[in-house]
Amino acid sequence: MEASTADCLFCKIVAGEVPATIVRETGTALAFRDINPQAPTHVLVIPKEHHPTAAELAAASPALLADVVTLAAEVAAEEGVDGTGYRIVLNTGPHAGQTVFHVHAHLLGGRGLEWPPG
Ligand code: IU
Repeated sequence: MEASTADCLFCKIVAGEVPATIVRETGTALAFRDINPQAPTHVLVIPKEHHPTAAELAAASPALLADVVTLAAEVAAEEGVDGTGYRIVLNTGPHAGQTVFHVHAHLLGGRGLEWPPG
């Protein structure tokens, strides 16, 4: 897997070429606020390296997937939603509504979340 792709929006956010409200960063992963928040806390957590989907990331680099989940949990604690609970969502493919093909974990919290999702 190449480290980034020239036309990938989230690679551009990692590179600082597209603005984003970054909330936390590690050497391998980046957390920034979703521009269209669906909950009081709605943060996207991505690997800095380009992988299109969660399954491809898991196959290529399980440790990097763990870095993403760990960073999401850290942000949840920082946002104060770890006590009441939160959801980590990895939309994959068209039926799930994946629109950006650089894997991203949605961290959603701060309100009661319905199940099943729409
Ligand atoms: P999805 O799972 O691929 O549908 O999620 C993509 C998300 O990226 C979606 O919630 C958008 O609001 C969000 N987003 C963003 O935060 N910044 C952007 O510049 C763009 C999309 I384009």
